[in-house]
Amino acid sequence: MRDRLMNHSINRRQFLTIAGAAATHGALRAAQVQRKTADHTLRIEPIHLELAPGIHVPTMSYNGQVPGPILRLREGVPVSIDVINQSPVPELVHWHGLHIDSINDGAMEEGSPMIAPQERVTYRFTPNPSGTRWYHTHTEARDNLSRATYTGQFGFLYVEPKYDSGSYDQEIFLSIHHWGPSLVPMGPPMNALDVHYKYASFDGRLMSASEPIRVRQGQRVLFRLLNASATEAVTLALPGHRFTVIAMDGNRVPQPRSVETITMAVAERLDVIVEMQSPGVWVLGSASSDDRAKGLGRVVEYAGASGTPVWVDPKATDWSYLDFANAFSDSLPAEEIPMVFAPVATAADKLQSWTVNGKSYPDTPALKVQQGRRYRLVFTNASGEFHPLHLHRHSFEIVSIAGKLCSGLMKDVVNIPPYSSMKVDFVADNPGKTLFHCHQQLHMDYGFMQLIDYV
Ligand SMILES: [Cu+2]
Repeated sequence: MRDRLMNHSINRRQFLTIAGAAATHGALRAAQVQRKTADHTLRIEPIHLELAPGIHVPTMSYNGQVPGPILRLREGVPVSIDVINQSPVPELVHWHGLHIDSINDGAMEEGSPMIAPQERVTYRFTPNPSGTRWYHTHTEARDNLSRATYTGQFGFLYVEPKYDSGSYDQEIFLSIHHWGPSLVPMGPPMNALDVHYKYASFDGRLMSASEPIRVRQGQRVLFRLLNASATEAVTLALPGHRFTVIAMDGNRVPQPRSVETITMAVAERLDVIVEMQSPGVWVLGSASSDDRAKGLGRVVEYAGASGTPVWVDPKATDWSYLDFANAFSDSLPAEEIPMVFAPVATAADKLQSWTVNGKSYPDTPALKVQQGRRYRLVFTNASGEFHPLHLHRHSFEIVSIAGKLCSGLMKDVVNIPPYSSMKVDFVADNPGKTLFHCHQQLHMDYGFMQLIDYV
C-alpha cells in the first residue's frame, strides 16, 4: 500500500517536472486528465457555509458541502479515493473505524503522508468492517480554532455489509457539528481555557432553516447519527418517541434496547430505529436547551399534521454502554496494558495539557504489541473531564466499566467518565503503526496521544 500511494506522489512530481513551466493549477488539471479516474474524489476547499439565511461561517469543506458527500462503499471491495487539497495548509483524510493500513489510514503520526496545498493523493483500501464509519481531517488546531475538526471537513462513510439485515422505510444520515468557536476561561478549579460555540447544527443547517424530516405513521425510520463536533458530547431526544439502538460506531450491539434519550461523545456513531407512532409535529433535538437555542434540532413532521413543533424535556438523560452489552464476561485472557490519563498543572487562562502514563505526546513511548495477541487496555481517568478515547485501525470490545463486567459491545471510540475506569480488549491483527488518542480536539492537540506499534 505504501508503494502504491507513494508511487502516485512520485509520478505526480515526475509529471510536474515534465510539465516544466506549466502553472501548478494547470498541471494538476492536466494530470487529472492523463490518469485513470478514482472511484471517488474529495476536494478540500474553502466555503462560506450558510447555517441559516444571513448566518454564514467561513470554513473548510469536502466538495463545497457540509457534511461532505456520503461515501457508500462495499465491504471487501477495494476502493480508490482521490483527495485534492485546495486549502492553504497541508491536509490529510482519516477513514475513521476502518481496519486498513497505516499509510492509507490518514494520520501523520502513523506515517500517512500530508497532502501539500494544490497537491493530490490517492487513498486505496479495502473497506472493512461494514457499518456506519466516517471520514474527517486529522490535523492539529491547537489555539487556531479555524483548523482541524473545528471545520466542516467531515462526512459519512457507510460500508454496505455483504449481507444486509433489518428492515426500515427511510434511512436518514444526520451529523452533528458545533460552529463559531472561541476560547473562554473554564472557571475553578481548572481555570484553563475551554471552547464555547455560537451555533450547533444537524448537517450544517440550524433548526430554524432546515426542511422538516417528513414521516408517515407506522414507518420505521433508521437514523444513522454521527457526532462530528470537535469537542462536545450531545444528548438527543424526540418527544413522543423512543430510539431503539441497534448499532454503535457501526457495529451491531448485542442487546438492542429502546431508550428515551441517546448520548454521543465526539466521533461516536449510533444507528437507531424510531417507530413513527405519535402523529404530530415534533422537535428532534439536543436535550440541552442551550444547544437547541444554538440550532441543534430538526423538525419531524407527520404527513397531514401541522402546527408549532413540540419539544418536551426528557424525564432523564441516563446513558450507559452497559445497557447494550451482554451483562456477563465472555473474554479470553489478555495481556493488560495500564493507561492513566491526567491533566498537567496549567496556569490560568492557558490551554490544558494532558498525559498518558505521565507523558505528553510526542514524549509518550510507543506501546509494543505482537501480531495475533490479545491485549486489554486498562483505562484510568484521573481527571474531572470526559474523554472520548479512539483507537485507530482496530475495533475493541468493552469488557469492564467501573468494575462491572460485560461483553459483546465492539467500538472504536469509548467515552470514559471523570475519575473512573474502563477496560477494553483488542486483537493485534492489523500490523503497522496505530494511533490511540482522545478525540476531543483540545485534548489530542495538547499531548493526549500514544502510538501502538507491532514488534
Ligand atoms: Cu480527552
